[in-house]
Amino acid sequence: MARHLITSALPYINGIKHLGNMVGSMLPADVYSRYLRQRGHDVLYICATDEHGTPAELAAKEQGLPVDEFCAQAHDAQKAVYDGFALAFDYFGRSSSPENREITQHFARRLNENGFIEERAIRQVYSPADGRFLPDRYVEGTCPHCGYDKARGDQCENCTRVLDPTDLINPRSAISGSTDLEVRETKHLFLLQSKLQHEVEEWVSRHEDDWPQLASSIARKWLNEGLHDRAITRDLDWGVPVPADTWPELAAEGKVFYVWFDAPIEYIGATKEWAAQDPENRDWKSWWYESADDVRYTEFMAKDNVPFHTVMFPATELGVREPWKMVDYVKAFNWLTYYGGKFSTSQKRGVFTDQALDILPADYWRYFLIANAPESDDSSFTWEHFTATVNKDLADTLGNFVNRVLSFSKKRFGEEVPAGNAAGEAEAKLGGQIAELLAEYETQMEALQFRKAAAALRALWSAGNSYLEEKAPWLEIKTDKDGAALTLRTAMNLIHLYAVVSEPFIPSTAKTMREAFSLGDDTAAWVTADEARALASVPAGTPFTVPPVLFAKLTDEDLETYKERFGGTEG
Ligand code: B3M
Ligand code: ZN
Repeated sequence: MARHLITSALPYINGIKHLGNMVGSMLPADVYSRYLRQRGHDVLYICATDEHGTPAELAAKEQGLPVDEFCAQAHDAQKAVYDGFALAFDYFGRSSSPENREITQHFARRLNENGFIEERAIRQVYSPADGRFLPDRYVEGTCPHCGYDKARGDQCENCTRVLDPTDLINPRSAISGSTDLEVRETKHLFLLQSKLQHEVEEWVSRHEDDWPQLASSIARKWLNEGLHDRAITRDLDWGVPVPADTWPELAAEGKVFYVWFDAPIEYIGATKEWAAQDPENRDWKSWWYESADDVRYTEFMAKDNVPFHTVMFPATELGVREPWKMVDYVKAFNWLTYYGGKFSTSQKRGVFTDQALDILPADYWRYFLIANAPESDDSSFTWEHFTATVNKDLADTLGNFVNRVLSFSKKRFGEEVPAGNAAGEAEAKLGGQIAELLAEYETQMEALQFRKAAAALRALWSAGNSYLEEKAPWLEIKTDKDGAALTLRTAMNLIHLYAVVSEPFIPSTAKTMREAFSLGDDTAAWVTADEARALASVPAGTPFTVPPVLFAKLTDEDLETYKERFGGTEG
């Protein structure tokens, strides 16, 4: 048994996420956590909403709510969707928590004591009409290079040139539209990452061989470009305040930390939030500090978040000069596309997580998404692929097997698992196959190769179908009743095995399958190789019930309805 700390990138607070977001962070983290728990490990899976920054302020403004109220509501709304997806976080926190504020301020003080923070004056665009400094991307104007009139202060979307807000012709505030802008001098804290370059490099080189190539190549790219000193404060009303004991002047001006400074620290903050709920039994520091040597820490995220997790947050942790736990394994994902194009919130392209649950139960999505996770490359969501996968893998291969076996046995032998003959050659062969496929499934899960793990799971389901076709108990029963009973008993043992090993992918269906048998225990403790080979965990005489159809088959009409509703399929 080992201790596993697992985090998934913190979903930003400003809106409900789409499926692409879920498949690259929270969902695989949940699958992995569930698997490790079943295998008896001590798992702590932590996530939270990322609540600070300008987009949160703007989203609140759009809804006419004070930003703290907006965040509280938006947090609950996201949490409800994740509950719907059966994401079994140990804790789902909020980066605006007092715990995160305290740890973030502590980190900043330590970085300062260690000479890694410097106060610098910078010139920034100020909008008197808005009463605030404008972040680069909230200054809009005409691009000096191509004449595009909606260029942003950080970049022109049209010609992709990187810009400075002062480059723009006829600049205006993206918030109010005001053109009355001035450039003012203001002081900010800079994190001297350049001083930490060497240490981060050394740390990365000790880990990158274990990481997936996607993660290590992005880390390398950033290191090769050189770590730049970065402003880690902003002029916003909402955020972790700069501590007044250390920077009285900046604190008085109301400066807060930059969202990307406090967001990764919230992994620790949320663990403290978790412990605060039950201080007697939960020791958050043992997961993060000093004695956490025995903890294996795995992070899940999409590729755009990799630089922050492999380079910048590690630089922060190293610069603090305290023994904080650093990540062991970075599981990075490519993009899930929608018909080859981007999922887009603003253009309403693609499927949002709340809409997905309106259409079908979570297990349909969980299975499809993980089986097609964008691991080695981007992968594309299409309704055609989704409905075909559901029908073939879930409805036919798994669901139909379960219902067919249980209803037939009930009809011919009553409501208990029949005895019949002792296991013969076919069962021995099947047991060997199942044990082998189970080992493959375990290997892939442990290597965090989710597509391959899904393929192994599917192969386990298929093996049952082949066995059933071969033995054909519906024919066998006419000539050899005890033989048919053996076949059905073996198939029911497969169902129970499937119920256990499918849990990480399709937890609610797995539970239904487990509960079909009155075995008197509801644990989904893992199956050993010997148990897999013997296929005898459900003995003759065990009462069972026939569950309702596990997965509905999706029709051509369903497919058309989805395509019409979600559109954007033209690529
Ligand atoms: N909230 C990701 C994003 O919004 C960001 C992740 C933070 S993880 C510490 O794209
Ligand atoms: Zn341009």
